[in-house]
Amino acid sequence: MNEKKRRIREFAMDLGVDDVGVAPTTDLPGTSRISEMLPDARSILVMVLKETSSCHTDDPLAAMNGRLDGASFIRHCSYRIARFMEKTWDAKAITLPYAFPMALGAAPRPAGIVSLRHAAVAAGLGTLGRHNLFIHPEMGSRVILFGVVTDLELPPDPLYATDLCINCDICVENCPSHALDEPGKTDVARCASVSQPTGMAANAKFWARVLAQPPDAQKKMLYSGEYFNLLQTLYMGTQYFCFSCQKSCPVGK
Ligand code: B12
Ligand code: SF4
Ligand code: SF4
Repeated sequence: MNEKKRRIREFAMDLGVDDVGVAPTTDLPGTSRISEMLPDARSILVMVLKETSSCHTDDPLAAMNGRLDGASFIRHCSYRIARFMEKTWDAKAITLPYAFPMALGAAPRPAGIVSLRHAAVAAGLGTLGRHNLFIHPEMGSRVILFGVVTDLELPPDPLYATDLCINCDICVENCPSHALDEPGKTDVARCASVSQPTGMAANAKFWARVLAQPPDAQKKMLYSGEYFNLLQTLYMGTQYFCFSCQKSCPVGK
């Protein structure tokens, strides 16, 4: 294995990352704004982190807490890996958002700087499933992805040769919002209406309802559990309440 790649992989795995691959920056399917971000970018490091069992309990608060644990750990690992590359080889290393910040409003759909599902496939780490999520051969789809874009020339990994989705349709049947009915597409509005009951759209709808009320009713709404949950999401980023497609997939269980 290429020496730089071996050392980065070893560094990341020692931090607790579960798998690492390298994708080329060219011909990356899905959204990519890499050239605007780093014009001399050469490689994308894609990291896979196995979610803890907290993420897949039936208690949505425990599941959300597991997600926040993963998000904090990703921020730590991204920073450490990027600094390791900068210090060791004087490289440029740009960390990618695991979710936020993302482009909202202007794009036809919410989109990351790089679509990490597509980058993980391009890095040879696994394949996409019927649920439009990335599937790892050992960990299945119960993983969080993150990435670092660099100007280091690292040899890309070959594509994973076997389709890991067994086409059982369990994910489609378990989706409460029918967001996966059409193959190859996640209906964002349907998914978000169920998976993000305190997300941005729910927040806007709440305020539209408040504005239509007389003052007494408005005050009551501002002291309601509904508003406190919206506030908690704003402060803490606790907006995800459905992981059904991700956790029901039998691959890697
Ligand atoms: C925005 C976003 C969402 C949005 C939109 C999802 C989406 N399909 O884009 C919503 C809120 C719905 C969402 C939901 C979920 N998400 Co999300 N999400 C993201 C985020 C931040 C950006 C994704 C992105 O850039 N999408 C934009 C483009 C690339 O996606 P696309 O619309 O699918 O585009 C392709 C096709 O639709 C097609 N296409 C697009 N337009 C058109 C038009 C025409 C005419 C045609 C023919 C084709 C076509 O071509 C595109 C390229 O192939 C990523 C993190 C990241 N940076 O990657 C996480 C991410 C994808 N999410 C993740 C997860 C876990 C989830 C949820 C399970 C959790 C949850 N409760 O929110 C659900 C699962 C939904 C599902 N089954 O798809 C994980 C996936 C892990 C994995 N194993 O794959 C990611 C990678 C976060 C992470 N760091 O781990 N998510
Ligand atoms: S996260 Fe939930 S609502 Fe969204 S696509 Fe998956 S199963 Fe459906
Ligand atoms: S649940 Fe079945 S159909 Fe859905 S992605 Fe997993 S293997 Fe494929």
